[in-house]
Amino acid sequence: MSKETEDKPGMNRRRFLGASALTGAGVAMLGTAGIGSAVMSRESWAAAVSEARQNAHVAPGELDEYYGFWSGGHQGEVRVLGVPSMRELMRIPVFNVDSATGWGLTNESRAIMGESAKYLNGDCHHPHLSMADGRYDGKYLFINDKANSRVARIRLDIMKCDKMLTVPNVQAIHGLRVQKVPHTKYVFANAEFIIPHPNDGSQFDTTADYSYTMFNVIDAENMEMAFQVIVEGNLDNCDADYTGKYAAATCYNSEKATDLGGMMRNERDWVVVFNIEAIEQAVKAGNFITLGDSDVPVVDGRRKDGNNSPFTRYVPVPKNPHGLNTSPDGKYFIANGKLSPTVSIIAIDRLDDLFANKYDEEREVIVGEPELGLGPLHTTFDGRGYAYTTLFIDSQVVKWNIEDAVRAYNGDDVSYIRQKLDVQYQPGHNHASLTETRDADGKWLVVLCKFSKDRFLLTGPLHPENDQLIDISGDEMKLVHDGPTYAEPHDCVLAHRSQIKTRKIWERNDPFFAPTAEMAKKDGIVLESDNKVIRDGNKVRVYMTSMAPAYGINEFTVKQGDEVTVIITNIDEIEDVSHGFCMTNHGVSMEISPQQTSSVTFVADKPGVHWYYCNWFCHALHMEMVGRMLVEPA
Ligand code: CUK
Ligand code: CUA
Ligand code: CA
Repeated sequence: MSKETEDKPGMNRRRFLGASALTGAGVAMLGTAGIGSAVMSRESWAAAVSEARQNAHVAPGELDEYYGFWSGGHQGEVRVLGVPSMRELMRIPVFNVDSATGWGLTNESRAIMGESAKYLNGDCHHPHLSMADGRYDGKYLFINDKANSRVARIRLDIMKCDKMLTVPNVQAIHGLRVQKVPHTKYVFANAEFIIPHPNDGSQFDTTADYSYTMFNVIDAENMEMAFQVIVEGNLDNCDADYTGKYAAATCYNSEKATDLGGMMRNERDWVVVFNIEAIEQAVKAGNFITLGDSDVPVVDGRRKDGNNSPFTRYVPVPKNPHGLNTSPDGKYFIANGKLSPTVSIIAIDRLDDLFANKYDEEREVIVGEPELGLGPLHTTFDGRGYAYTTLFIDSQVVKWNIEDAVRAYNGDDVSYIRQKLDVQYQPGHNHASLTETRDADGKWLVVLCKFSKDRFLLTGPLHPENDQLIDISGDEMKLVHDGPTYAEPHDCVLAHRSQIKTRKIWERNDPFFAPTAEMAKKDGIVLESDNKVIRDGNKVRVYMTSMAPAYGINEFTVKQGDEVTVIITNIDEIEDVSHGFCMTNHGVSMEISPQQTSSVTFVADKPGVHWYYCNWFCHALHMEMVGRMLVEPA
């Protein structure tokens, strides 16, 4: 975890940092002199960096060119940033509870969360956008929850989570990617931890045949499980190809060990390649099993008695690999070494032959293994033939040329490294604009650093992380922005703003609140105009409208112990006029945006007067937007 690494000849790291403090962090790249690029004078470098920073500046009132979607890590949400300004535009609560919007409190959100609404935590890592023909189609964002083994979907037109699935029979969904071609029919989700099957306490040996984890394939449209694939070892990160046929995932625990030493025992772990077509056919033909109470089709992707499974191939790579990234030209899967200073380049056009058993050994699909530096974790691409890999231990991003690395592997005397840029500090993921699509445009690179140390005002023992923005439009990478972030955006994606079309106000027939509209219909209520209290035994439903600055009902009476549901329809049609509803001392709060219906249920357990108020500033008389619930003693 230390950022100390061996010094480069002639220049020690302390001096790089000293220089960067004087003239901008970009000067730090001088430390990589001798790797192929001419060294600029300090003055001209500073001038180039300052020009790049101006390009990154988005003046007040101007709009960003890119949408960035950040995972919120173990905070559980998704954050929307504008790039290049790095301004935070919105937060989308997903696996967390959010007091502002009422996510996790409202009936609508709890219905989407389903059974798992009982969990108050999440741990998201990998946000990825749906595609058609290898390009973002603007429909959905998918994200994993490692903590409670879930996958959620966000509708990009409203930027709200609309589906959540708990993946059965596995623990800890980590790597997540989407099928790129012909369109995102499937979401691929890796379960990381190896568990016994059944996991009922009757057996505990992780190395036994009954212990395994699975590759999980989810139908993107209905967000239900399509099938699961049993694998050898464990699963870390994954990606999909541009033919629609293959997906690949890294495994760092081929040992099936339960401790650190054991997980590092083998010299090589592997990349497992999945033949999606072959698996689909087997499932269609009914050649699958099911596990426990679940009816999800499961196929076995493990080798048996030295024979390959038709569904998988295991390509050995140096021990404990981490990130897995597909190059935007569709040619390569790149597995990042982590414990090895290399990345392994797998030629996707050799996979048909690999599955046809035309190679003597699996490693013949590897066409390059460039040595990049210490701790390569993730790689991203500019669409011009260059790759950018984070070096966690070296605390750098290295820019390298993919075809030169392939040539070097063939024995040609070429250097493939173009530049190493110090980042602050210890990067995990990095992500270039549009990099995981055919549109990779090589403009901006976001580097998500795990430590900020001295970069910001101190905030107590818990420091922010540091998401840095790098201009990669020219020959040299230039650091242009430091962005403190709250725990812990493992990953982000960038889409061009033209690819995301959002609604300005809700449609009245939006499925997001369709169950509530259904309930109103049964009660004979017209949501857009009725202000009525309906009693149904000890259940009371309070239907009201809201229009700035007043609720349709400003006083209603219930009995102590009643289960009260407040259903509010915001009939304002003016963009940006959201109302809220907060019942004091009841733990109740929610957002009602223009033309939205929201509802929340609670027990009126305390007799007396209870004020409710609007908590989203909506009008000059916003403070006066209030009402009273009168609770008669039981
Ligand atoms: S993982 Cu966190 S830095 Cu979950 Cu994508 Cu690599
Ligand atoms: Cu309505 Cu504030
Ligand atoms: Ca290992």
